[in-house]
Amino acid sequence: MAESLPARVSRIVQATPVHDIHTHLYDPAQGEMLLWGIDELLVYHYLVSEASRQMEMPLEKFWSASKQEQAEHVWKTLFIEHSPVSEACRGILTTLHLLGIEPRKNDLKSLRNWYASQNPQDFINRVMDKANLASICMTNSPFDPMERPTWDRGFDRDPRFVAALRIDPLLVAWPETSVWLREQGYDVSRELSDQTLGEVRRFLADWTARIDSRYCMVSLPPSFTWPADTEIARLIEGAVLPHCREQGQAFALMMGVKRAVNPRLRMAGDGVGLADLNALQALCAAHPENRFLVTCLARENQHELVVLARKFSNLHPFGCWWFTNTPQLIREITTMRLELLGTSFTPQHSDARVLDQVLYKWHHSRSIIADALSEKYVAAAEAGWEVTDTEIQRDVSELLGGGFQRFLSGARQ
Ligand code: HDL
Ligand code: ZN
Repeated sequence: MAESLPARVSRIVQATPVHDIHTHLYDPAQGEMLLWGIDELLVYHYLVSEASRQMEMPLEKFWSASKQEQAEHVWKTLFIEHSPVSEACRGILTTLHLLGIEPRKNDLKSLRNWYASQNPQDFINRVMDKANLASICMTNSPFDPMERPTWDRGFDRDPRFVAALRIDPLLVAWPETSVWLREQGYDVSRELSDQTLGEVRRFLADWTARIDSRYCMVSLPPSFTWPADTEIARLIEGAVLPHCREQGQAFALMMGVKRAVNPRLRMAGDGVGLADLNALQALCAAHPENRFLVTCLARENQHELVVLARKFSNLHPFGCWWFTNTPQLIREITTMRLELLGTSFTPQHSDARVLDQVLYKWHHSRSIIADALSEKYVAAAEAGWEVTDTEIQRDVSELLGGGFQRFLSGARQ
């Protein structure tokens, strides 16, 4: 019997290696920074946030416990005392299942033993093969005291792990960062003079070269406006955008994150707010020679982002970020983007912090992306336009990183 159209699409989506364009993973040569294993999976801040709602232990006591004890509390709260139905809990189940481990037949002790028996390099290769990843883009911060020494020491790069320059402190904490930059040998002052902006561009160029960064990225609060007489707006205008033009780099904006809504939750304490996309509209209009990669954290920003992308070919929407990375919203957002942008966007990134997570994040997203795309091909076929496998492969390759790579290179979308 002939293979159905949805089956053909699913086969091709599963078989196409994906460029994971934003993660918090690190090159294996950066050692302990690359997290993997059951305890790291269980203390992922998504699960800590969820567990904090139902666990008996007070948060302050939780934070003073060891990572293993924290993992045990999360496991007990979210898997034993309640059913693991959230997307982050389901992710643990999918990850273990894809690794050939039946979660119900294993307690934490046996899971730890299994992981302890894994050779790290073999495990990394196995996970990347199983998730069918073409590349992993890291989040590399010169401001991270843990990460900076790895670059100071230098290391042999794994070509599968590509770099992206993360610059949040430069833009959202300029007063403190200007002091730090001076200590690093850049002749800047608090005042955003031409001299200071030139030195900020030199800093950006130095680190772009040092890590071979593919793009520059920042996450922005809902309050971000542009143009504005603010340090963040003036640093973007006078340093980041000229740097990106000189280096042929895209600028990635992750819009709408409210940092430390509940500081007691530490990394799990960030929230979401509606971003003012007038700022994005103004940036795209004022700087047609710059390329903007954008994802928004609020569900309510998604439609306006897609409509803006219809107006500006230098805007490339990507991903279902963080709180929108749920099956229901991935389906909604991907369908919206297909219906308004065709294939000129990048539907997903994993945002993985623990290597094993790429297994579930891509397993879950690939099936939704395949379903959304199939629906559009079936509709086209009903109107007499049957797509070939070659065309399906072309479209899927574009969606799973090909379009992104082309956008980064400055070629038309
Ligand atoms: O700012 C970001 O890149 C976010 O992805 C945060 O790292 C956040 O903590 C996260 O991991 N979201 O998925
Ligand atoms: Zn992230």
